[in-house]
Amino acid sequence: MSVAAKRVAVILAFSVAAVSMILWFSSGGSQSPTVCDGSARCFEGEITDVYDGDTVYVAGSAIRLALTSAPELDEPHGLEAKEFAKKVCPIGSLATVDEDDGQTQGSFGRIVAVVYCSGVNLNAKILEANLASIDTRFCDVSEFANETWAQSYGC
Ligand SMILES: [Ca+2]
Repeated sequence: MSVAAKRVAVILAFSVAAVSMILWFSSGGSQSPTVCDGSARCFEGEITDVYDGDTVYVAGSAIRLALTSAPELDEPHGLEAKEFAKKVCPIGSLATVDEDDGQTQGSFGRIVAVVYCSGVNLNAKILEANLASIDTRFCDVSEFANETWAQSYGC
């Protein structure tokens, strides 16, 4: 290869690398982080059921939203909370489950976690909609207690 050809090859290689990085950043930029924190369970799966405003099923596993307590179905706004959760996490959509490293013992057989749907943190979203409240009993132990959303709504 001539010196000129080598230069062209190097410039091309850099250009491809630069474009790849831009594409990689722009694809991630529009979504919230869906990478889990901590070392407890972290998995992706389909939303297979939405039981109520604070319990959903991902790939058949029951997930209790960490720090987030929605009214029971027979209580005021219970059904509304469920419908809201279904809007954020439609049945059949893909979700990411970030298990609470401070509550790996679970809750009544359910995994305690933050659930992300299309990059949206369902725990934070349903609190923001005022259809759930922070369960302050777990602020001392939850991995997520120091996150902005948990702090904003009562931890
Ligand atoms: Ca975690």
